[in-house]
Amino acid sequence: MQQDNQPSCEAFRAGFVSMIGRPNVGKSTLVNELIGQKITITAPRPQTTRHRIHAIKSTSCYQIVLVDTPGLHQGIRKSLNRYMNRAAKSALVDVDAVVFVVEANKWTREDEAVARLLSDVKVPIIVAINKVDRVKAKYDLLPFIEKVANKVKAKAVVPVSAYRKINLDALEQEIVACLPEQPAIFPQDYVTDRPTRFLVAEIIREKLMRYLGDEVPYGTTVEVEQMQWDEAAQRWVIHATIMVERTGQKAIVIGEDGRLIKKIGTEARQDIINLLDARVHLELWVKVKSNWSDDDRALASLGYNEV
Ligand SMILES: Nc1nc2c(ncn2[C@@H]2O[C@H](COP(=O)(O)OP(=O)(O)OP(=O)(O)O)[C@@H](O)[C@H]2O)c(=O)[nH]1
Ligand SMILES: [Mg+2]
Repeated sequence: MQQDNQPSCEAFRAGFVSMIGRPNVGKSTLVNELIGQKITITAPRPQTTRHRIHAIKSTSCYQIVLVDTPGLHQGIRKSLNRYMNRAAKSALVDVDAVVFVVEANKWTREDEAVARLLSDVKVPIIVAINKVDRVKAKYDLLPFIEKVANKVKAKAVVPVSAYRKINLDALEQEIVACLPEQPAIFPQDYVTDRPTRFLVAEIIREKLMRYLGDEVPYGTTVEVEQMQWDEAAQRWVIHATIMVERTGQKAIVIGEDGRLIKKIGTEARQDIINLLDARVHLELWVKVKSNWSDDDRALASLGYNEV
């Protein structure tokens, strides 16, 4: 359990708070920084997050259940994209507050669409203007703050930098103020509602998002086929399959002389070791499953089926 630095509090608060915004604004990075632990994957390209993921922070005074969501996007009409947008929109229901994450000094059509969507939301909205580390002088941000405040009926607008950890305490306090007084929802030591197998598959997918160029990562997904503790070797044995849509993509994922898949495996293994705090043997396979990202049945069989 993480300790807060407040010695006392009047009444315990707990609740769900969704992180909503267009792709690549830093929602997942913010979630990890607020929780103080890496729960959800991040990458420099849009549409990294594909599922709704709960990340939980418990202190002696409150429990925040942050709901990370896929970036709301337009223009791509595959089944996977529809699933992702549905997963994000579903996180606007049954929550106690919404954090609308935007990028400093960058307002796009997709932000506009999110703002419109939020106009129907009944719970408090906090706007987090992320990536302020990129803004040279503070006053350069003032017109943007005003613009955003005109677009959304926000309870608070908080400029932050997830990357440089700027103003995250202020954002956290705004979030806590929105939580109802009630007992903790999850046990105090829970950091996510997702099973370990899911987190392992996500770690591998993060490396694909980070190391594959162009459109290739959007045609990949990861399934953990086997995850067992080997008592004799005192290590986890994990077999995972990287699904691609075409034979050409398979060759790209494997890379020349298998170099890319090796790099993906090495980096993923290290993160999985950190997650499980134990030794890990990781084996990766690459399989072609044609058109999985635009086929509702294939999607469901690959775990894209909860909304
Ligand atoms: N400069 C800067 N970069 C940031 C900050 N926060 C996040 N980033 C970067 O922005 C990129 C996107 O971050 P993510 O957290 O994956 O963004 P996201 O909103 O979850 O994206 P999707 O899951 O695709 O919707 C990554 O390269 C992050 O390192 C920040 O405060 N400052
Ligand atoms: Mg994300």
